[in-house]
Amino acid sequence: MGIPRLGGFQPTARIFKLAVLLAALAALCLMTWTASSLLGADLHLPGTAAWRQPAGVVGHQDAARMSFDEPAAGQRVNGAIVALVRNSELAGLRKSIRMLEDRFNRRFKYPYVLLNDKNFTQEFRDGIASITTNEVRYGILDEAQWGYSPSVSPAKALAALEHNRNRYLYGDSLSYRFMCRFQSGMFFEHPLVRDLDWYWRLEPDVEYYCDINYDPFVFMRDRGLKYGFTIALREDPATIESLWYHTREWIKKNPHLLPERSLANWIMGTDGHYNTCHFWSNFEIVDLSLYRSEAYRSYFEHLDRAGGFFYERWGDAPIHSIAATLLLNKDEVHWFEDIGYKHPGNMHCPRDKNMLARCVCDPSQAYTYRSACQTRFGKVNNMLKRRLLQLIDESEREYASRSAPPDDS
Ligand SMILES: Nc1nc2c(ncn2[C@@H]2O[C@H](COP(=O)(O)OP(=O)(O)OP(=O)(O)O)[C@@H](O)[C@H]2O)c(=O)[nH]1
Ligand SMILES: [Mg+2]
Repeated sequence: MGIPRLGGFQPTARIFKLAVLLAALAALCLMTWTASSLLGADLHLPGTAAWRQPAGVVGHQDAARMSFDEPAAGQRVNGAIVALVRNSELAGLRKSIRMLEDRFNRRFKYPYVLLNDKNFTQEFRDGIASITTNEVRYGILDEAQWGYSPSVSPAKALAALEHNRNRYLYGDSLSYRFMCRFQSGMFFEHPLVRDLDWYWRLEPDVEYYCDINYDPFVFMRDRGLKYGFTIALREDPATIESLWYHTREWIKKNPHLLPERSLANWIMGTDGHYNTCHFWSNFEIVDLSLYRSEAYRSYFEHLDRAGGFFYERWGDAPIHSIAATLLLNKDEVHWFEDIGYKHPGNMHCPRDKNMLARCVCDPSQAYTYRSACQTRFGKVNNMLKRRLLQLIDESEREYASRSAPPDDS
């Protein structure tokens, strides 16, 4: 007789397998839901809104449940927040530290290293002590760190200050030149900095707008990132008239110090010239092995000998940036889009909805989404060393006729 037929329905082996599979899936979902309810956890499955995280943010789900007073557990790097500052800038630095503490460091507890060309006053130390309970280390610069490049003639430098007085901001400021030289080639060797692996630069009067609920140092280290920035912009060409000339000289002499692939595309077009794009170095988070590398030291020494810190007004921002892009590849440089930040003059505020959720700023006011250099950063890819050297070569004759080296007489 066999199995009686049910209304002509014929269960095949395929339908039977499908039914078993569906039943197993349903059971799995039920078990997962029950477990998550029991543990009180929110399940954020890939593809759901809750799972999506702002680029660059790690541990978001955990961090979302943390209080911003709760100390951050886990690993840290050997790093510090470093500021060069004057006694007269106490109020501005208190403001910067207050904001960085509230947004990040009250939990993560990195030490501050404060450097000055003069002794810090007791008033300054008291003012800082009352704004943070984190460790603060105070250092002073010596004459080699705060002074003229050995090759520079002070008389000629003073004449250059006079000449540049009304040409651009700080055109006639000698201390600004000392500052730029120190920040370009010396700060990472200061006794309070030389044992650090990482630094985060801070300046007076900057503002932080977004809760940073992860450790950007650890984030960078874990991804092999070496240079982090928030704002990219153009430099005033009048301040760096011969910087690219001397950079090209260094490249031509030291091809062996260049990597096979680099982000050089970001700072130069196919014409072989510097487009003045740079990372705004008043904020930077850097793996200091970059600045301590043979290549960077050699580049700085070459520039220091050329005298442009004094005869012109070379800033540490274009120098750090040119070096970072010549020596690193794109995977080693990171835009911290999620860190809303302002230094007087320009502001960044993330427009991504998930990032903005933790910020108190207005993205329509952000300079960054209008910045040609920032847009270019999003578009460029690595350049091969062979191509870089070829472009430098090809533009040689034209370049020499456009940009004469400074008069060394
Ligand atoms: N100790 C000390 N620090 C200085 C001196 N000049 C500048 N700095 C610090 O160096 C950093 C950069 O100087 P700033 O004056 O901020 O230069 P800038 O950012 O290019 O320009 P503004 O912020 O627009 O003035 C800041 O942290 C300053 O506090 C100085 O003569 N002595
Ligand atoms: Mg500043």
